[in-house]
Amino acid sequence: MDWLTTVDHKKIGILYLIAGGFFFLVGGLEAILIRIQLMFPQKEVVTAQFYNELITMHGTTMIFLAAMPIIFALMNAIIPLQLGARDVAFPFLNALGFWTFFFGGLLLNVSFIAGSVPDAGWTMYAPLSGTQFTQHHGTDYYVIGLQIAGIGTLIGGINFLATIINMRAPGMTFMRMPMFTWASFITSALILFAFPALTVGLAALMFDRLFSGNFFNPQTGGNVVLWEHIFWIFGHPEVYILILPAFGIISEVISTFSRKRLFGYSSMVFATILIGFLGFMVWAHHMFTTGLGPVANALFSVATMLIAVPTGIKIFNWLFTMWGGSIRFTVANLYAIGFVPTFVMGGVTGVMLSAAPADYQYHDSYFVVAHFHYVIVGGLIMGIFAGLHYWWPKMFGRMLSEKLGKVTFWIFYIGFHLTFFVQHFLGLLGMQRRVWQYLDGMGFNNMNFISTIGALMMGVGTILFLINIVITLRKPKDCSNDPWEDGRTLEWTIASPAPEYNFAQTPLVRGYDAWWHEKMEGNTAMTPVEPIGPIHMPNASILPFVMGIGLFITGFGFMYSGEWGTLGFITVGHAVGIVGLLITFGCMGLRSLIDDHGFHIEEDEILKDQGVKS
Ligand code: HEM
Ligand SMILES: [Cu+2]
Repeated sequence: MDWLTTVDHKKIGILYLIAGGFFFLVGGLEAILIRIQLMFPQKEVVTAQFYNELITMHGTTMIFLAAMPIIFALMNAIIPLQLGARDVAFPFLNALGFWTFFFGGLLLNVSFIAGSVPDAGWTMYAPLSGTQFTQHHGTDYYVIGLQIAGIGTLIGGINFLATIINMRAPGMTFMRMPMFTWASFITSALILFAFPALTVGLAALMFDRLFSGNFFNPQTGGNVVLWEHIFWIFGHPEVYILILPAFGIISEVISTFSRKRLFGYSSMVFATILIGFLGFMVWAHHMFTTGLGPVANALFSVATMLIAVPTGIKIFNWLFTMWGGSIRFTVANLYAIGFVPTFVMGGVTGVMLSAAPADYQYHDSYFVVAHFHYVIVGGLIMGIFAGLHYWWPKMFGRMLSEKLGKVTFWIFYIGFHLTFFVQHFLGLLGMQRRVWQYLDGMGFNNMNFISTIGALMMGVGTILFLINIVITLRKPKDCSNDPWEDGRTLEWTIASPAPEYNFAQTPLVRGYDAWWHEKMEGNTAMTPVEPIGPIHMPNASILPFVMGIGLFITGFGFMYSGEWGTLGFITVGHAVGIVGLLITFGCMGLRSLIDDHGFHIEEDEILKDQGVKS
């Protein structure tokens, strides 16, 4: 019950981690089924229809329901601590964001039980996703499930923006903010601008499907390229929404375990902002082959190539941070160091793809699949693993096993490169993307086999990681405040895991890497800016959870409005949908009518906690 009503950002972080981790397993299982189907030529392990469902749900799940939430998990758990804040700006909204994401994701996956699974690809290109070609409810699940989940993401992004702008501890100027928080700040801004485009696109597609609109159907005057524009003006920034926090994590981990200040901090900040900006200028590189014309293609080519500049700045700064540092090869740092060359490869193939004439060859081949997995798995997932190992003690008070972690890292890392390296060549040889079978004798056999073995190794790595978690959960919570001993930022100044109120006394920040700064001056704690006194906390609430359920019911109702018969003057489906909306709006009403002033944690209670060293 505590978990259903919590508004504590640390607990919400854990909820995001559990839900995101669960969807990661689902998405991973789908991936392994895909690879098993492609292990040998012309086999039918899964049917063609189920294969389409698998690739669609794999992509959608991994991006929206696994990667994003796990990033949100770390952002929730760590940002307020790095800022020296006691909470996020809007704790209630934070919970609401989690529950809408969760129920949206659940709705998407209920499609498996309902027997009509999205199958038009995670990009849902029209007209394939329209009613002419997808008569079952697959696309409806996608449209409505993602719409609900997207509300959660948007809420989360706004919340982080407000938190970072308003809740920094005294002295924490923007140019003293840790890189992870900076990256999350830019990511949140990207969410604010990109997700509304998705919202609009999904709404338009919903109108096409459920209410006979004609945005995208050429037969009725619609335009399919319109969908591509809307999708990618969201979709391209989305990949930066995912990768920027990973960049932030890598910066923290590499600098901590090189025991050095991050090289070129201000150029890192500038590069992050620039990548964020350029991320919006390049969406049409996904559409070179749609016939935009040479001028548009040339401009988007050049704009895309430009992104390599700030990205290169980051790569060199990481290398220079390690240069001359006393590097510790902890598991977190292995992932971070492994990230660098892997991501460089993903970037290089990206620049190759950005040359429009070349893209005519690569487009929709396995080369593209190799490219984006190098950046998303080799970049983002490695970043997530680095971050999880690094902050696990802060989140749970226990250290993950380093020994098992190293074994896991190598199995996962080798498995990853086996899986995706050969796919570049499969693509260059002409193997198309999203194919269910390939012919024997095309020269594809061996590489597909290797790729599948690699994928199975990544599966083993993931299971080892789960085992590590289980072993760790049984250890006592005995981590010190700064278990790596080389912590640089504010989260390492308080107990692990942090007490409910984070900081008994708000710290005074006197420089970049605030905690390192104090340590170098011989201090054993931050200077507080206030005496110990009662701390104001928000009340827990069940409303966000109920609102999520309300939207879930609504989605169902409208989706099946054509099938469940009628009830007087409206269909049963519409009635169900309206009931769901009433639940959600009712909760909103309650929230605005009932005064909720929160409560205080009193002084003596804070003094009793061991977290306080006064
Ligand atoms: C230097 C940076 C990058 C460049 C120049 C670049 C360039 C490109 C280009 C031109 C395409 C279109 C290929 C085609 O469909 O023919 C593409 C696809 C893709 N890229 Fe990148 N990219 C870069 C970084 C990233 C990052 C950081 C991510 C994710 C974290 C990413 C994820 C993807 C995905 C998911 C696709 C395929 C989308 C789909 O059609 O399903 N890229 N990239
Ligand atoms: Cu792109």
